[in-house]
Amino acid sequence: MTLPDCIRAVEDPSGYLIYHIQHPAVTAKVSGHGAHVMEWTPRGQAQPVLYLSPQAIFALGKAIRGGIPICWPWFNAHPTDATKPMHGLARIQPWELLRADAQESHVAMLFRLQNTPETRELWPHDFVCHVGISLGAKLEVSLMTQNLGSEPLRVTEALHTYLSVGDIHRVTVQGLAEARYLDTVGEPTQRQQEGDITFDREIDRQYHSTAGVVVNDPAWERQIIVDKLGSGTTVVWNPWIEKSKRLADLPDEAYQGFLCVEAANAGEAAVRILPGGQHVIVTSVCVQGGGAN
Ligand code: TA6
Repeated sequence: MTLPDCIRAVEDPSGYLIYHIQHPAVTAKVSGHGAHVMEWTPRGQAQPVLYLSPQAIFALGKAIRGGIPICWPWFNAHPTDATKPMHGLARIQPWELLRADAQESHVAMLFRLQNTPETRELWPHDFVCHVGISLGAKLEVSLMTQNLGSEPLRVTEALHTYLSVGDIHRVTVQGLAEARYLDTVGEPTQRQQEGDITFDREIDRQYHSTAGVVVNDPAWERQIIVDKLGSGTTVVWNPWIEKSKRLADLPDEAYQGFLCVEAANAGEAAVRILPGGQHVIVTSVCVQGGGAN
């Protein structure tokens, strides 16, 4: 397949392709492994908008720490078999690049994953998934699932977006006030959000919400607006100090420089896809302020 001049395919030593994008509107990296947006920096931003761990491990079958991992067809641990990979199979499979186009304002890429004997080992169903990615002043990622089998599919999923911030201690997240959420730090507990979300401990919450949010990052003088479609859950996560130390592919101090805001369908928002049916979940990210100094 011919790539536009602004996209260069580089084979990573681990054996999968990473697409480097240098376009007037955007600089970005996308991995064929997991159809994974790794980096995205729109023109004029002094700092990358997505966080990518400097200790990320690039290996077949291993999730890349940062960017936007595609968590599918289950979110978190497999519901009945703890030996299966966290967050499903999509982010650790090789996806096929079907199209890559460069327009004046953005670059668009389309990836496909269809069931294989390997995926059926992990999840015994017939499906085809497409990930559509649009990279420009705005980033948009769409995950489309089609049920090719004869039984309904139950799917939980997340576009697990890591956002880069100047200082987590000063970050606030607006848009989820009064929303109910499942607090999964310690004993899972249903709670209700009061006001903006602030960060002074490990945060791992599944908000029951279809709304977008605004991440205020005063240290870098910017706001990151995260919107979504086809998603009934917004997951907000920061590992804080102890969990950062436990994650080998994350520097100990990294918790200070990122948070995750994930368009998801988890728990009671699980998606049921009838035979021949399909489902789409979309997340979009754009930035205000934060201009190059
Ligand atoms: O999205 C929040 C979460 O489920 C956290 O519990 C944490 O496990 C995070 O995902 C990262 O998961 P990973 O498997 O990528 O280390």
